[in-house]
Amino acid sequence: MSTELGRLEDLPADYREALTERNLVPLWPNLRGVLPPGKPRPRTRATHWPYASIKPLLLQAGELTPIEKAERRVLVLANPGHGLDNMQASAAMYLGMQLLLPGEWAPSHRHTPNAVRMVVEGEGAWSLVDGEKCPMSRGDLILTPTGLWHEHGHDGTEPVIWLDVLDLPLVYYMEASYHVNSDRQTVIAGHGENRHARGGLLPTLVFERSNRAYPMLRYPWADARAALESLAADQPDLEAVQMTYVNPQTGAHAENILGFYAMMLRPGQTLTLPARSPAMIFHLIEGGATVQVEQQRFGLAEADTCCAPGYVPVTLANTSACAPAFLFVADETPLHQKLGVYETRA
Ligand code: GTQ
Repeated sequence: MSTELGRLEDLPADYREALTERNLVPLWPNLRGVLPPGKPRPRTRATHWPYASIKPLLLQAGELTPIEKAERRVLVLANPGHGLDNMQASAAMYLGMQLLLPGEWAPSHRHTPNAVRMVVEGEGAWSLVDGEKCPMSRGDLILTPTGLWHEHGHDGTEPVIWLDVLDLPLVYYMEASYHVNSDRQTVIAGHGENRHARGGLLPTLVFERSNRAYPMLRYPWADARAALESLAADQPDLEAVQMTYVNPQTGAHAENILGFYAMMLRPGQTLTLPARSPAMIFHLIEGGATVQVEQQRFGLAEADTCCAPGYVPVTLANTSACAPAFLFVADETPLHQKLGVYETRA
């Protein structure tokens, strides 16, 4: 049953004014807008941000704006569907490309939104997160979960660029977003990633000095890549060669709101991901790939990033017939699952 609902214009002007004066709104003219039939109408538009178009402008930002005037020198990958000023890639995801030049320091702070960094280019930079110094190399994933102090420094000789993924739009929408600045942190010895260096083996908790909510902060790309290759070799018929970045202590997603994954496309492979409620972002670490979202098809070169709204299938293809392609994927799955709105459609 689908009846045409009454419109605002159908109501007498003095009645509408009487409602407005009392901070009241009639539901029925707005009902289909907030509860559209069958599926949501996402503002998130499939969008491609080629790295070749970001990098020169980011390097220019390095000349135009000293780090002291930026704190974080970032160009935000903004989705036009949400309005560029809102700085959203999707409803819950924020993406930014950050530049740190040799010798620079992005001061210590903590904030309520959760962040991760996916290192895109350059050597010698590090993030100091909750006392743990995390070296940054291409493809490494470094967490800065909610509330943890973090700062970035650079002891190398060439610019370093990384992709920031935050749940800032959601936390901001919740009116729960704020930050606190501080002085330099001190590095805490023995606080490092190496205690979770092997899958299936965890430090015995009774001997652990700390029981941190986020026990692993750095996920080296070399390990993620090797894990994907092992999985692909072990299961030649497996379609989706994908690993989830998890908290090794709990097995749950590494952060509470967004999900992070490493994916491999076999040589020549085409993979269709079913329509699911969460929006997704794809960042090509290695190789060549296309991403098709409804009528749009993006050719991803290395270090390119794109996004897809929820509720539509996404088809990925490796453009090489002889080499695998490797992607970093982020999505809103943990959020949708926790809220009970997660769905997959055939
Ligand atoms: O590096 O801490 O892209 O606080 C946005 C907010 C990066 C960061 C962003 C941030 C950071």
